Amino acid sequence: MKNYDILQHVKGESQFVDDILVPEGLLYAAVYYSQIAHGKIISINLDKAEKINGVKSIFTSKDIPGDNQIGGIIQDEELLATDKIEFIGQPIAIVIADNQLNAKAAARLINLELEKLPAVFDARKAAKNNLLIVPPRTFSQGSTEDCWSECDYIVEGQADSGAQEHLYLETQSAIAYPVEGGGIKIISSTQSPTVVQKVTARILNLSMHKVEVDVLRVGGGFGGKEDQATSWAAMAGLAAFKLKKPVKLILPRQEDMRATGKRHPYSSDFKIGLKKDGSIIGYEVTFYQNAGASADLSPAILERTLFHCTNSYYIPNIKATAISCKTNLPPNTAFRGFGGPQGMFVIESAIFKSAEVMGVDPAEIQKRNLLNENDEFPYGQKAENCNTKRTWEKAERLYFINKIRSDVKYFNDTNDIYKKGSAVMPICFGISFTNTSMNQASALVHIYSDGSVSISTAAIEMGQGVNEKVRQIAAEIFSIDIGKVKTESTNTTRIANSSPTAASSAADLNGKATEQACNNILLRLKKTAAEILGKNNFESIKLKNGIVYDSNIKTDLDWSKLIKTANLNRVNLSSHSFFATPDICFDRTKEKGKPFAYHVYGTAIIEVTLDCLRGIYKFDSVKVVHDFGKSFNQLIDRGQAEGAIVQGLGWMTIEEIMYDDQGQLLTDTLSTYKVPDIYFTPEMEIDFLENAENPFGIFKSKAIGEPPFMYGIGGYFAILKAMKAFNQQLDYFFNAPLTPEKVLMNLYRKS
Ligand code: MTE
Ligand code: LUZ
Ligand code: MOS
Repeated sequence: MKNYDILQHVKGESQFVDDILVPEGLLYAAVYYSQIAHGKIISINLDKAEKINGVKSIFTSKDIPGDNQIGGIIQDEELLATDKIEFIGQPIAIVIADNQLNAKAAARLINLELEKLPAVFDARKAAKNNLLIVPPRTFSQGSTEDCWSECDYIVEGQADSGAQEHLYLETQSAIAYPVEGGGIKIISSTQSPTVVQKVTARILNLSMHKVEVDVLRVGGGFGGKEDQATSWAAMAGLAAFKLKKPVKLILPRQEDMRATGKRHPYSSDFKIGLKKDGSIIGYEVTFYQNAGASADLSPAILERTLFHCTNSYYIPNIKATAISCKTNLPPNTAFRGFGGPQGMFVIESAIFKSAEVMGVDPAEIQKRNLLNENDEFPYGQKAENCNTKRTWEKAERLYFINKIRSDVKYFNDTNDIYKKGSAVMPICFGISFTNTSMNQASALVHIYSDGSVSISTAAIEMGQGVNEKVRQIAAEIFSIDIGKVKTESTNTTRIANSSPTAASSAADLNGKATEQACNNILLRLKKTAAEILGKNNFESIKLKNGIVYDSNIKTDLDWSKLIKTANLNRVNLSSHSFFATPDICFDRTKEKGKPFAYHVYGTAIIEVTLDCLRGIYKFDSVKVVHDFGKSFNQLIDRGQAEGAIVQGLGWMTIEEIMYDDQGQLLTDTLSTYKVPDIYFTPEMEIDFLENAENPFGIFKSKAIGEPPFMYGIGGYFAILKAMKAFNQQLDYFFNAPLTPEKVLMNLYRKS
């Protein structure tokens, strides 16, 4: 347990928003939400609610001094509904009271007069009615029109994947304080303090410097707080601003599940053409993304689906179209993988179905089409330092894939009720925000006169260990004990205009900024040391384990003496540094460019055992060869890989979001929404691919947060194979999640 943050968590010492000591006079907020999926507000009656004991005020859209608008990419989402209601769980009013119970009780007494309108929940239906968030986008390469005649096999089909609840442990939370000069300070559980700052400023009609946002840590985000932490912070901000009192808004779990968006469900059509030898000649795909009621991050997520629609494969002729469909569900949002997993599930389904038609193992087709060095992706970037095949081949050798296959076969030949299946899942994920301008970060490093170090960056610690990595970077550059280095909260007054902690790139971007800031100070320190030692040249000076060395000879100057002297000599012991990813670009008029700094590669082998009497399954193992670059914290990186794999398997199998025909979420508690637990978790073997130094990452590492999520997709196909071993007449279907209920229904179905 070397990760300092985790050690604090285990001891219960880490502070989340709800743990922060609160000032006197704190008020509590409860939100009043829409109960219908589509309609018009005719009137809002607050009379009864206002009479509840302890109620201080109730705010509706009329009370917003600025622009009632929280949309980021598209300005299409109100903070509080004025007259249009577009989903169940849409905020309409905020009740402020002396405690949470009174606030809630009052919220229940708000009365709405409504006109109901017909609602749409299905993406394809929305597309038919031309209810789109943005115009469709198409990525293409080669020509799919001319390619089909070259193919020996043409296979068509449909693949659907479901929504997924983020289930971060800390629900959406914020505390807002009025501050001197009419400003506001907000403590928020957000992945994006700058978005909270910008939106709150717009809502309150303040300039951004009057809104300070501070984030100590986030109790899990997984993308669910990239955009959707904002409205709660802005609501607390609005109330604190109006009442000149501190206001706390913590969503109860059930409200959080009902009112926030999830991973986007997708429904997709594919057509794939192959030669007899298994090489894929052409691939056409249309993605219908269920965006929910407003844009949120959907257009960016849609784009990443297109970027990753060919996963780890080279396909010469491609036409991929993605359609973002507006429905009457809560706006769906970022979730680990950001549309990538949805795209990859479809190509994997297409390959799986082709394998059945051709009578071969899907792995044969997968392997034959793996990317080679310098192969071009449909978006114009070339696969460089492409480790796809290396991870695949190493996984085959290291985990004895032939033995896995023969063991599965033997097991299936000798068991009637239990069946096993295995699948191979390669992944390829691009690192960088696909919106080029977001690839920037900064760091502010101070060394105090006693030699202790304080670092602020834009990175938000949310369990992924980015703070530990930042500390490591500083400790490594100064060559001091990591205990001397502290990471501070992320605060908009120290770190401005930051991008969200997302796209797996927080350690890369903020780590690079930290590296530069530390190197700036280090240079000054070396010069100071040279002066102290009476040298006119600092090039021979080195810091090692808290001691100054001159030409590799130990001196009696140590870190604390060096810092003290530097401070007395009026040397600047602080540095602010900025990093922007170089050499990336993307042209949306041509849909071509080099959007990613680099790609992450890997291969997993997944094994499952299926109980064909009950339809339940247990993943036996996930065996991975993963390209971590040159990891500088194997403990954190392994933890990220393991967590992502389990989350990916959950999405593909047991996690099922259900709405009723009115758009009301049915799976809004942990008794109805099943997520992986420790018993679900398979044995995992994770191999770090050697000689994988990444020239573009911090300390030659690669980003780790999201890519391993997509290994989970293999879980779906492993189960399908086990099902086929039981029921040879099974017609393959690609409709995730593959819940035990769905398995059972299909095990006994005769086609
Ligand atoms: N790990 C934990 N424990 N908690 C989280 O919320 N979020 C994931 C991933 N790993 C998350 C996590 C997501 S969606 C992303 S984008 C990355 O962490 C973000 O952090 P990074 O950029 O530092 O990898
Ligand atoms: N967020 C974002 C992301 O705004 N842009 C991205 O490209 C992205 N990718 C992955 C996860 N979050
Ligand atoms: Mo992660 S979906 O980029 O927050």
